[in-house]
This record gives sequence, structure tokens and C-alpha cells, in this order.
Amino acid sequence: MSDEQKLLKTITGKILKAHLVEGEMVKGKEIGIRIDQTLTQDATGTMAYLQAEALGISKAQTEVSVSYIDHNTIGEDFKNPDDHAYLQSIANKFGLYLSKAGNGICHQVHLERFARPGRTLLGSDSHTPTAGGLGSIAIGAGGLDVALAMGGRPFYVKVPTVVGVHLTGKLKPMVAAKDVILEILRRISVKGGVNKVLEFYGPGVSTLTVPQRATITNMGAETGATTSIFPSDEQTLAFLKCVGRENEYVELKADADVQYDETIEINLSLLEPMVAKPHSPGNVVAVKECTSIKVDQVCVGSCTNSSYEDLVTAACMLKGKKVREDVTLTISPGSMSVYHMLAENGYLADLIGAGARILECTCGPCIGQGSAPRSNGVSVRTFNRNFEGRSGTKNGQIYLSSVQTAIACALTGHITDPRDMGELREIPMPETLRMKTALLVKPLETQEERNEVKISYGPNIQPIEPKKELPNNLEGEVILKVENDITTDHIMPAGKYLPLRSNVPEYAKHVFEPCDPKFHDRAKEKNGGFVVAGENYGQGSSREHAALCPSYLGVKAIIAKSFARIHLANLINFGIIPLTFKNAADYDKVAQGDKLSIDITKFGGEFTLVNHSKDARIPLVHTLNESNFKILKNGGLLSHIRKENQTSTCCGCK
Ligand code: MIC
Ligand code: SF4
Repeated sequence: MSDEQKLLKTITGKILKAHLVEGEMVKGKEIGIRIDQTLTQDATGTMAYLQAEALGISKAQTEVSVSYIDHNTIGEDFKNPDDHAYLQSIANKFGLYLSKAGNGICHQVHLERFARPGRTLLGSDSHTPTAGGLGSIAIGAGGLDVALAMGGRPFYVKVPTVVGVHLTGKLKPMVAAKDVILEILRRISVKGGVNKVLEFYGPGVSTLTVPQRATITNMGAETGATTSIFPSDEQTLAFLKCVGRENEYVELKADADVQYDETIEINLSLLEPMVAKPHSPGNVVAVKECTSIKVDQVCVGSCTNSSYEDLVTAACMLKGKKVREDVTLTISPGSMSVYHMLAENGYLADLIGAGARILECTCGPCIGQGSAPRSNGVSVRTFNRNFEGRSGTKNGQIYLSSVQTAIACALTGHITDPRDMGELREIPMPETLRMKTALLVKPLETQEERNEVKISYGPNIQPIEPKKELPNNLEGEVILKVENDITTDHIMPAGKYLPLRSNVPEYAKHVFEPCDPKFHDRAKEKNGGFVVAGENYGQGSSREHAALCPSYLGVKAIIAKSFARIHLANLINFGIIPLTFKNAADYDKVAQGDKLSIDITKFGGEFTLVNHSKDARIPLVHTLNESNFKILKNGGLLSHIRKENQTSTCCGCK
């Protein structure tokens, strides 16, 4: 069987092929696919739409495009509300749904309202693969890529390696879907999924509900995978019925004789509760190995674990009990519909009665928007990321767990195996999840209405400036050298700086602050330069600011041992060349302060880095194709498309 025939037997291959508009289905080669749905959230969305405007896109060409407001909702001053007003006016202008602040976390709401089996979804948030729980090929990308897909252009992605995750057995009581993905992370780590899709199959699949599947596909992002996907089956139909969309059901399964490129075997019956220890989602051990650790705070919520099923589980465990006096418990419902149903069915009273602090239906503590732990405090969170400092407290010790484990910790005050709390009775699930629409604004129906809309810009919203062409000879100093697994939270911290997302000159003052607070000043003084890094550079978020702001400060190239997928694409989009050491050991031959040059006049398989300070020549390789190289030479995708537009009358965005 050829590689292509093999791929077409997988669900991933079938959906990609059905959406193929450019290229061949050859593993590792780039293809262009048609995107049916897009989503943005406010922290990436303002920049995405500013770029769409700069490219002359004026209308969504997709089946559904949604602009969510869920990250940046505190409104300390005018900046957040100005961004929200901008996003609302853009939604009206472009014909998008607008999910207003308080309506819920984008991925939870998208699962409830819009995700469909067999469709493609591109989102400017790395946890977009959540919709893979409902059988979509759902991919996270930078805002510019999402804006272009919204405007009708294909999305370019490497044909992935498809990893079959074979599930057998059934989860034991108090063991959760979260433990499945934590076990996968334990085995393949935070870089084991790069350029791969995790496709679930086997008899264990039918034992998992859609919200449980969505927890798994959501956190699949932490392996670096392009996406994760479950079949569409009776569970999918049951979920779609529950949210009133059964007419959108289609069956999706891999062929019986499917042969995956790689496989992972998981017997659900043998799993036990797991936690990811500080400071990486890949640092996973069994809960029972950490039970002596005292807990100060527990946070339940985030796009990973905030479904109705999750929060009813929390309520049932807490009913009639009290959160320990020395522990704070916060709960962020994933959506307004979840929140409302908890209230209607009495579970909210159980949560409040036990001493939980109910927060808004937003990302909240997950992105450092409030609820930071105390100094050196231990916080057990049902979230998906525990990178150092992300919680808002640099020395906070964040553990990631299931809802069951988190609530057990809130009750005992130390890390606790939830199986020690006794069995939870069967969780009563309703036949219908009533969808609330008060905070979901529909697109304007007619072009006439859309033409009337005036876009609202607050004073903090700065237009995006396209970059100049890259010179043939890149010269400069190494202005920073960093280690392995540098996350986008290290490069472009979020938390208290989120209101600066629409103001690049201001946000750029904080580039690499967690690694080196002097970076901004040095970059300015040296007029930009090079950054040298270890493995998996740029893991985590899709935030294109982690490329855009360094590019604004004059960073010309990142020379690393390897890169995370979304960040690599963002670097290309913003005119920073991502280059890799041919021999990883050469990382040691370059030090901060060294003077380097790289001649990039001609596209080829290799470039040579000349280290003038050490009189060394170091071979560098890359994963760029000719089109990526052209984009880079033109100074990034925005400048590239503008240039293309000058030579044609059409912007290519329909
Ligand atoms: C995250 O979880 O890191 C975020 C905040 O949702 C990001 C997006 C962003 O930085 O705005 C992500 O996952 O892509
Ligand atoms: Fe929001 Fe956290 Fe999910 Fe990112 S990971 S979308 S910040 S809830």
C-alpha cells in the first residue's frame, strides 16, 4: 500500500483529501486545504482583524466564522472595552458571529454551537483541536493565517504523520479523560506530537462522551501535535442531539484495514489518576507519587475541563462538604449555557455551598487574569498549561490534574488520589443542554447593513506596519541565548500584559521579559540581531505576537535545535528566518554576544552561519520551501501579499 493509500484510510486523510485545494497528499509535503470554519479570540483576534483590514479583506467567505471574547475581560481601563468594541464592529462588518464577554471560553462554546464532524476549523488559538472531539480537523494557527482563511484563501500545512491511539477497556471510577491525555504526555512529552495528528480508534472510543473526548483533543495540543481527532459515532450523535444539532451528524470512521504510521496503546481500564508537575505539561507522574504535597489553591475550569459534565462532577463531589479552610477553590464555567444549567439544576448551590468562588465564564486564571497563587503557593488546576510564571506568580507551583483529583485536593488540602474519596455515584446527565443565546450576536444578514458599519478604533489600537525586505546578508549579534522548551509565554508573556495585544510598540517592551528583563533595551541598542535556542522553541500558544514583537525589535533569525509547529509558521509570517543547527552540538559553539552573519542570497537546503567572534563556520538547515523563502525575503506574509497584489488586480481573498 502506498503512503497516500494508507493515509486515505484514516479519518484525518479522508477529511484532508476532501478539502485539498493544492499539493499532493505526501507525508511531510505542504498542502493547501479549504477551511470551512474559523475562530478567533480577543487576545489574538484584534491583531488578526487588523491584518485582515490591511489586506483589504472585508467579508468572511467561510461557512461559519466566530469572533470570541473570552481572554481579556477584566477591563481595568479603556483598553479591553475598546478592543471589544473594535471586535464587535468588525464582526458586523465582516459577517461574523460575536461571542460576547461572559458567553464562554471559545473552544467550549464552539463545541456546543458550531463544531461539526468532517469539517475543517482554523482558530487563532492553539487549543482549537478541542473540536476534534466532535470529528473536525481543527487546527491552531497564527491570526494572520486565520484572517486569510476567513477571507477564502487555503491554509497551508504539512501532510502529517498519523498516529493511531488505540483505546481499549473503560475508565475506572474517579479516573478521567484528563488522565488519558496526561498519560499520553507522559509517554511522548511536549514535543512528541510535532507534525503529527493523534487519531483515536479502538473499542475504548465508544466509552468516552464528546466532552471527555474534547478534553483529550484539547490537551493534545501540549504534545505539539497539529491536531487530534476522534471518530464521529453514536456518542457524537448523542452530543449533537443534546445541543439540538442532530441534523449535522455524519458518521466518520477509519477503514477497517487502516494501518497507522505509528500507534500508541492505551488500556483505559488500567489508567490511574495523574498530575503534571511544575513547570511543564509533560512532567507527568501518578497522583499517588505526590500525596505529601500541601495545596493552597484549586482552580477548576479552562477550555480543557469546564463542560457541564465536568462541573456536575465537581458539584457531586462537593455536595454537603466544605472546601478546607486553608484552600481557595475557584470555578470558571466553560460557557453561559453550562453556567445556566448548573443554576437551573441546583448544582450551582452545591458548589457555592461548599465554599467555591464562582468566576466568570472566561479563561481567567488559566491565562493569568486574576487568581494568581500566593508566593511559592501550590495550585492544582484542571487546565492544560503550567509554564513557569503563567499563573501570575513566578514561583507558583502549578500542578495539572482532572476535575476529580482537583476537587479531592480542595477537600483534603493536599494532593490526593480521588479514588481515596470513595466512589462517585453515576453522574446524572441531561438529555438536552439548553443553549443560551443572550450573549451570542448573529452576523448581520445583508451586505447593505454591513456596508453601513463603521469600525471602532480605540487609542490603544495601533495599525500594523508591514516590514521591509530582508537583506541578503543577515548580520548582527546574538542578543539572547536560551535553553530547550522555551514557550511563547517566555517570549511574549500574557497575563497583565494582555491589554497590550493591539499595540505592538508597547507590547514589544516586554519581549523575553521572563528570561531576561533587559532584552528589549539590548535589542534596541544593538539594532536587533539573532536569538539562539535549544529544542522545541516556541511551544505553547499560537500568539503571533511572539514573532511579531521580536520582529518589530529587529530580530532577524532564530537559530534553534528544533521548533514548535505554530510558532515556526508565525516566524515565517513575520519575516524572521527559523534556522536549525545541522548538528545539535553546534549549539555550544555560539554564545550570547557573538557576532554572526548568514548569507541568504540563494534558497538552498543549507545556509552557513559565520561566527566571527569564534572564527567558526556552522552549517544550518531548515524546513522552508521556496514559497516560505520568498515570503521571508519579502519581509513576511503581509508585505508579500501586498507585493503580490501590486502585480495583480486581485488580493486572492475573494
Ligand atoms: C494560551 O492558552 O496560551 C492562549 C492564551 O489561549 C493562547 C492564545 C493567546 O496567546 O492569545 C493559545 O493557546 O494560543
Ligand atoms: Fe483560554 Fe486557557 Fe484555553 Fe488558552 S488554554 S484558550 S487561556 S482557557
